[in-house]
Parts: sequence; C-alpha cells; structure tokens
Amino acid sequence: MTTLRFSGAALAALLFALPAAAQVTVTDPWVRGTVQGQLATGAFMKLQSAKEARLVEAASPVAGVVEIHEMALENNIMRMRAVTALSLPAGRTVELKPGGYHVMLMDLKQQMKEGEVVPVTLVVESGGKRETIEVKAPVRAPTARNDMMKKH
Ligand SMILES: [Cu+2]
Repeated sequence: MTTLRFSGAALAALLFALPAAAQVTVTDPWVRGTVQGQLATGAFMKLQSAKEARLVEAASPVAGVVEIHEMALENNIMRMRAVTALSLPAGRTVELKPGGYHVMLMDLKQQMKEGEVVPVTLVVESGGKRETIEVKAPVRAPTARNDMMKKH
C-alpha cells in the first residue's frame, strides 16, 4: 500500500497551482490624489502575468466610469485614449505609469486624498477565461505635473 504524503510547502504549492489562472501579480499600485472638484485621475501599477493575458476591464467604487487608457502622439500632441485591452505578455512586467498606460478613473464620487486607499478591480482574460483581481491602491499626493488631466 502506498501512502501519499505531502509536506506543508508541497501542499501549498499544489493548492496554488489548482486554478488555471493567469497568475497576475500586481505591484506598487497607486492613485494620483486630486484637488477638490477634480473629476478624473489615474491609477498606476506594475502588472506581471505568468501566462499570456490581457487586461480587459477595470472598475472602482470611487469612480462612475473606469477605462484603460494609453498615451499616444497625435499631430505632435500627446493625448490619451481608451483601449479595449492591454496585452500582458507572459513573464514580462507591464508598467502603468504617468505618461503611459493607466487606469482612468472618471466621474469621481469623492476627492482622492493622500493616504487613503482606493479599491480597484481588474479583469484579466487569459485563454478564454476571465479572472478578477482586487487591488488596494494608496493615494499619493497630486503633483505639479498634472498635464494628463487637462485633456478631459
Ligand atoms: Cu486617461
């Protein structure tokens, strides 16, 4: 008779391996703080997916509308526009940062105050499966470099 024995670590590895998920890691999430009356801001973070995946949706209870945006040159002017998906190549870190890709939070329901934590839900698709990732993004101070907000 064979006895199967798992060490705690092996068991934990087995349990984590069970869902056939994209295994997306989110690091350094943050939201740019806003001044009173400001209706839009950006959320930034680093995403890394173990498998080929795509960020297809984002949501947050603090915003009425949330979109995935990219910055692109149009007639020599940097503008941002919504994209339907952001591709996450396997094993590569994709950075959402000011001046680049970002999660756009619009129709803000409240002021984003430094030190507060904003929940952001990301929906990632991989191999036809969708996975939801809950992110807690701390609010950083609004900076002087606020040009990306003026395009709205
Ligand atoms: Cu934007």
